[in-house]
Amino acid sequence: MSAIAQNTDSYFIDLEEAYGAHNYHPLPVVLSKGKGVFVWDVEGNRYYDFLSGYSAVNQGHCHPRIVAAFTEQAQQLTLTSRAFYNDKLGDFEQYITNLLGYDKVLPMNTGVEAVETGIKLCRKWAYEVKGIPENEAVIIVCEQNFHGRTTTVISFSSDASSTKNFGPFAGGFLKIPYNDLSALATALKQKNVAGFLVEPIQGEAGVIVPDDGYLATAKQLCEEAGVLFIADEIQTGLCRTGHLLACDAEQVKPDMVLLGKALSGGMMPISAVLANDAIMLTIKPGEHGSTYGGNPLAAVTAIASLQVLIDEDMAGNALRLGDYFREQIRGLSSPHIRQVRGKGLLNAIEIHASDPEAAWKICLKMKKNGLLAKPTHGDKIRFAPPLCITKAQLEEAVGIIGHSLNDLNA
Ligand code: IF1
Repeated sequence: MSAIAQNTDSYFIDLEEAYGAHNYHPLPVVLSKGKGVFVWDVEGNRYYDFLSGYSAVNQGHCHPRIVAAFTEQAQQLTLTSRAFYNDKLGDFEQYITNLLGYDKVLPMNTGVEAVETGIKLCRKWAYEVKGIPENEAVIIVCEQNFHGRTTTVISFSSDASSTKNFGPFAGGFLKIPYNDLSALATALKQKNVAGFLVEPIQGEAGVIVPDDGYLATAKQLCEEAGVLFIADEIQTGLCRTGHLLACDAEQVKPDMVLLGKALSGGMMPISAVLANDAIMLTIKPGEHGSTYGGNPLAAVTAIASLQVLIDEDMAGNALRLGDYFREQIRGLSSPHIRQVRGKGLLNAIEIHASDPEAAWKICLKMKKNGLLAKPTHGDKIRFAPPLCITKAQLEEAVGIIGHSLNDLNA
């Protein structure tokens, strides 16, 4: 056993260094407990969690209502495979399709599986409904997208760190600049376009918020071109941006919605694709699936996770406190902040500093002062607390952020 005491960060960090793949560079903090907006490290220090498991913990850590639903079902029946029916999946399917206004849902597990499923559904619809010649379908995507890390999905990434030495890549994708309607209109004139896959806000790229009206006009252009508008709401959905779905802000009804992350409130991987019958029924029995997709434990957990979002009006809280957060951060008038941007409680600051490590150093100072956040793409820091945060907690958090930015000068 390591000579280092087993209740210190170093013991756990060393274990991961020795036995785990090095596919992440975490902030040096070892968490052992979470409740609501807070997490605690192994030494008992408490932090505001301003990453929320990359927006998978919108409901707050270990939400009692979700834990109760999960725990009860975990002792009853967790997995049947889809070779058989179970008594929970239908309730979930009815609940989420009624809630979001679609004919059907295809349940999967991780977010990228929902993206892959959306790509397969879009292509199937293209060949069997729109009549595009087989293997010729093109899906339009945006530069600086992030839709997951499978080899098909990174095939249309523009981020070298996601793609280098992972080729060869899948074809059938056409990249255009994000938030550029003329580029979309031009691309839609191409032959065999089947779909437009877009994030309502580009999260990983640094919380890039498109112009007002972008989503609505993009949907209109797709409709006129007979192309599916596919919204990746895996990070922006489920109340994070102040609406049940980010597309709701512009009354946009995507042809296909991709969900993940907070669909489980952070309990387990649950994702889903929603669409109407003309698209969804192009996939026939045996043509798509997964071992865990639609398992009864996930079905029960997802219903509870969605009910918590609705019953606790987490969209309303995100809308109100998101405006307040951006106003308070701007009010810091820190020389280190070039820009604050976001919607609801999905926000980011762009750091203005000569030191390329400034964002990382600020995150280390915020950690020392009791708040966890992480840089994205070098000079941006994403701030995405659980949507159950109160105004008083947000004010304390803004104080920590301001204090940490000032520390940077010291
Ligand atoms: C990592 C952030 C990244 C996503 C959108 C699909 C997926 C994601 C819009 C895939 C996943 C996660 C992945 C995680 C970091 C985080 C992330 F923006 F949320 F911070 F990378 F961009 N569509 N986002 O954001 O879902 O398969 O992961 O369940 O890979 O490091 P997944």
